[in-house]
Amino acid sequence: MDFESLCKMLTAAESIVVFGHMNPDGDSIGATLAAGIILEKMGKRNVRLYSRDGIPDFLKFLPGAGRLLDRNAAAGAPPAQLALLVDCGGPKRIGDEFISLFNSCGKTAVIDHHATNSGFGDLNITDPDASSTCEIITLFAIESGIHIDTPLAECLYTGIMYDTGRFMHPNTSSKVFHLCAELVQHGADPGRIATEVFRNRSIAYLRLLGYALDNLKTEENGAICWTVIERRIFHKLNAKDEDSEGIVEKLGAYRGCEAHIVFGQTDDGRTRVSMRSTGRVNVGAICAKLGGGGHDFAAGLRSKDPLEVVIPRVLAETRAVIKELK
Ligand SMILES: [Mn+2]
Repeated sequence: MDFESLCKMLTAAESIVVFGHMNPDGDSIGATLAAGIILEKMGKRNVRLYSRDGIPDFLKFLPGAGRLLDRNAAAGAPPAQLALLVDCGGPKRIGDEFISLFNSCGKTAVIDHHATNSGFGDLNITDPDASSTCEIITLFAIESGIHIDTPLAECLYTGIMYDTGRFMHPNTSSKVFHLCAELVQHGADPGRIATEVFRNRSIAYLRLLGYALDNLKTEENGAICWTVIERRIFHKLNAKDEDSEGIVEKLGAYRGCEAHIVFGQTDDGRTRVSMRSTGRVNVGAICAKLGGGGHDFAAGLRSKDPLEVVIPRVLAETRAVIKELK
């Protein structure tokens, strides 16, 4: 990875805007805030951090969380010399509201770990083998001699912990543990961060999880399990979008599960699909085939088609892959 060119590009830019992706997760928020801290350390004064959907409550403990600007800040935002996109497989992931701001920026740098990343930046620091965007940024900080203080360590550790599924996914390499050891040494507290992210959830999250589990369906002798959380359930339980974050991870916790899926709806009426694999099924390929994207073992898609059209389509593709396993 060409960290030297990235360093030069960041140094040369007077004004920089940083974007994470919509419906942000721990890696996107951790990477965006870490980029903000690093740019501050590089002496950059004109830096704006954008997250279309703001920041979920369970990540608000992160240092600098108050700096994030959401979609309400998109209209009339002045252009910048450089747009830095983190954890985004493509430019559309930053959200439609920001596309004109993005297009008005002079240059684009991308830091990402999605295998589906097309390399759309002027400079692309991408590594599909990295567990997380925060892993890549940690390496960048170390190799560029940027001092890792506690706030920076906390942001980066949170992103790595999140995208490795608490160090449980197949992307949990020895390198991950080496880098995390470094981050813990510089002040990241694993116990506190795990508590903040995973145990300080809302009651609405638990109620949504209960609904999801109660309505669980299985296919192919349990190799596939799936559930639907309709929009009306969010209204009924007084839940926000972020309250459904992480529910899909819970579904694969039984013997014999190969792929687990949550179907939902966005507030503008589109169908949202989150898929996970326990290691043998490439759900990233399934989602890519149907117009989505993500990683081999964690992926998703959005569709304008209604649930009753999308569900059989996704299940048919998944069944076909399961049958090839046998
Ligand atoms: Mn990520």
